[in-house]
Amino acid sequence: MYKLVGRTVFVTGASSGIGAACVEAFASAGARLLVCARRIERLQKMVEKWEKTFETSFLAFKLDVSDHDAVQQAIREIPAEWQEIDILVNNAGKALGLENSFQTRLDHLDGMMDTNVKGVLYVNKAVIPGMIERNRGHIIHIGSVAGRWVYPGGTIYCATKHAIRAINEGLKMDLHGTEIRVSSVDPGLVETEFSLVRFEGDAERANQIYAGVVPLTAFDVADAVMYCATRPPHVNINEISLMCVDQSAATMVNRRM
Ligand code: NDP
Ligand code: 8X3
Repeated sequence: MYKLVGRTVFVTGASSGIGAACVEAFASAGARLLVCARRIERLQKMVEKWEKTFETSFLAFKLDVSDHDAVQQAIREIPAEWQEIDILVNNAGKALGLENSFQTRLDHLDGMMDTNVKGVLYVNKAVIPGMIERNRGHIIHIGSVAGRWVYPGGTIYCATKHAIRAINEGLKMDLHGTEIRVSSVDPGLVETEFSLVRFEGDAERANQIYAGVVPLTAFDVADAVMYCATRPPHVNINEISLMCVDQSAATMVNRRM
């Protein structure tokens, strides 16, 4: 297994769900963690807990990945000893609402596009030049099965994840001839705060998404991320698609009820 001890890993959207699980998985393997999210107080509290649990170091900062200037500034201002990012887990993202595309609220439309597509491109744009200088690095995108299928009410979210699929494939070509690796981990239903965010805090509606299903956990996804990150340096995992056994397509879910 390719060793991660002492490697610097940057996880976006680390304050919840898949991002937080990736932090814990990499910290268990001895990597140092750079973490960001918008809810910095919540993230700081998580870091305090992680510092007690894992024998490694953490650096947290507040960042909205959809703000280009803030992304540039945050990466520029990372302390020197944290500048050499080895692995970027480009995870921050969301679905907002479940309306058809032309009736989607403008703040929902912009929120998904700006975070899931532009945010990923902004973070890549800020981090990759350093990787190129060092001719070393790995970008792991968190895509989705929504990047492969479209489902009713999911047009815009699915479009953002189709974009991630294109960005993942194209970035590998952009980095052709370098030692830098590019991967995408594309899960189906994962029980996190994802649906709570999608339905703006309506827990009953969010819970219905997972009713009667044994969904993936954030740790199942982190496990796939770790698989990508721990291959020998000459192996590039292009994409991993995973779903819980109760899901067979984006809209085909077996409910045990
Ligand atoms: P959560 O809602 O649990 O976590 C989302 C994370 O993204 C939070 O830490 C949130 O932090 C952060 N985030 C959201 N917007 C921004 C922003 N503008 N800038 C910085 N951070 C932001 O959801 P998941 O863990 O499930 O989602 C993580 C990724 O996984 C997303 O890209 C999602 O599309 C993808 N995914 C999820 C699936 C699922 O079923 N759950 C399935 C397939 C893919 P904060 O609010 O503090 O900024
Ligand atoms: C999240 C998976 O199918 O709920 O990307 O949109 S889905």
